[in-house]
Amino acid sequence: MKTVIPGGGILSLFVAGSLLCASLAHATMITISMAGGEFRTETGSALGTGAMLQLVNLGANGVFDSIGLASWIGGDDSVVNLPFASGIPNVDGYASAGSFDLTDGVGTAGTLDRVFNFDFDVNLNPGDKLGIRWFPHIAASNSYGSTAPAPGSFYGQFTRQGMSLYGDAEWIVPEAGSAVIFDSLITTAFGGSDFNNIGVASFQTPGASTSVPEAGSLLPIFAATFAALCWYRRRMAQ
Ligand SMILES: [Ca+2]
Repeated sequence: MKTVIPGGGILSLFVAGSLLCASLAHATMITISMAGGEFRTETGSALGTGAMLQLVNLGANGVFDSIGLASWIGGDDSVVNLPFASGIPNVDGYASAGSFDLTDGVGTAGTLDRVFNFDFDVNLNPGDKLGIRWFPHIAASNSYGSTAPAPGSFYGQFTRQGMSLYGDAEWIVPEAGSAVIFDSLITTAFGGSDFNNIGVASFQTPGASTSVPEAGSLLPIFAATFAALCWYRRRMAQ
């Protein structure tokens, strides 16, 4: 059993899971462990335990591309919508990395603790860069492939490329037969070194209606302002 205790000893808390992964890996299987916190909504609340997360392949450019209109994804990114292989418990029944929640089982709001294992697949190659996205207002039970997020839906995203903060692996697909622990997002509020805002769902899908008034609706405001200015100048001239 793993427990995340904000404020210290975080890395050691994930070791037990990694050892389990290593023992279960075989020649054609890739095992990825990820954990951390705190994952939050757009307003800074802890992400709900049933909110949707997705594993994302960052594509050839190796970075997140903004989600497109009426889509789950953008640019050269792709959702890792691969089925989970057997061998590691997945008691809450999610079938693929296209849609899952924070923890196997109920878990704790804002706290990620997941182990994935995939059989070799041509769509997941060693060296591919991965990231994770979370959608605070979409339930994980809405599987990937269903209706795309509504315009203006908030989402968060995280990857670790180029530099490890906690001594674990960059978010890169390992060789088949390998088990890897991704270097976690651990915000300062959670006892780590990542800025708290990295865990916030601060992105929005495109196409949202805006609060900027249309040009035509401004005319009465301009007219009223002009009339008030004329009245003031007449009054001052008296
Ligand atoms: Ca990309």
